[in-house]
Amino acid sequence: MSKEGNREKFLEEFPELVHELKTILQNYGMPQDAIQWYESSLFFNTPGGKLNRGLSVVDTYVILKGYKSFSDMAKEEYKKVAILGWCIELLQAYFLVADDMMDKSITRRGQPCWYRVKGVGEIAINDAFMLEAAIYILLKNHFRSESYYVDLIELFHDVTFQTELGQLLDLITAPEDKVDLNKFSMNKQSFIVRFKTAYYSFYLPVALAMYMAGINSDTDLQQAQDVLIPLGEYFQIQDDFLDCFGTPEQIGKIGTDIQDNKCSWVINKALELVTPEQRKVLDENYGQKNQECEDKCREVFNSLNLPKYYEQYEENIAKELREKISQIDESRGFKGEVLTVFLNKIYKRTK
Ligand code: GPP
Ligand code: MG
Ligand code: MG
Ligand code: MG
Repeated sequence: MSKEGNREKFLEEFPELVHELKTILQNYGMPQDAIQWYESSLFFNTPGGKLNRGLSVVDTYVILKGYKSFSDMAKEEYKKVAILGWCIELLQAYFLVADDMMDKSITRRGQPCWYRVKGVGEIAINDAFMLEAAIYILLKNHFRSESYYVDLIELFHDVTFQTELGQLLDLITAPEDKVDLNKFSMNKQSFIVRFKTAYYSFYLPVALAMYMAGINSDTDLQQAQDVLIPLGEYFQIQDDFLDCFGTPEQIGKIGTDIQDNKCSWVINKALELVTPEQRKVLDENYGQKNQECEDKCREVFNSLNLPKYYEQYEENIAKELREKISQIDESRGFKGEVLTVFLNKIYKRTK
């Protein structure tokens, strides 16, 4: 089946899950308008993105089981692995609804952020919690009798907490009222992105597929993690770069990192390269809620040739990761191919 076909097939599973979640509310006797609200939030916030994380669970499972394609799977088996995929998409939906409020973002996936939709506002906070709750309802309904049920729940809990730690550090390193570029460093940036992005976006999909495929020794989970965390760091550095240098049409959102005083790869790279005059421009203009200041920062970034440094970074890290993957020990059933597929999906991405 084609890549597009895989995506379509995966998308087809979602309405049924929404139906299942609505049934819970119905059984509690919730009024119709509340049931409709939950349905709207689920559809607005969950399926509209690239679905990379969700599809990766299925892709990884197919490789680990040695299937040739999605269609080698029995219907029930496909449904189960797709549910794990949708659980990550729900986790992502929960994070993004909350993150957009914290970052004061305007658009997401080419539409307004949920909290900016008419009539939603701060109810979005509760909606974020309810998107998260959906994960555990689905896991309970479909995996309760599996030997690895507790592993799945612990994994979701651990990874959620790691992401929240990353988000905390991301936010306290970027206070709105006090810009101090001395607080930034590449080291700090690396820590933030590993926690806020890499665990849930890269390690989680693979670990879920590994549990379901029964290839889940601690050694193999560790091998996967050792590549997927730096791979996720690379992915978030791309996100940082595109926030500043991508167009909204390309990335489906309007970048906010400069005005939000974020400790992103872009500003840290610039701080390594600036002259004292350029540093002064950045000190005075970074993190100001003002378009003119933002443009001045971008001018400095461009005159430092940051896109060129980014290209170099990208080539080096991809080479390093390929090297690491080639050393994977496959004797217990884990496959390095799982990791190569991930790397190829994100290498030189522009959206
Ligand atoms: C994205 O970083 C970070 C997350 C999705 C984690 C949020 C975690 C919470 C606990 C809410 P970002 O702000 O750079 O993403 P984007 O650029 O897509 O807004
Ligand atoms: Mg954020
Ligand atoms: Mg954000
Ligand atoms: Mg970003």
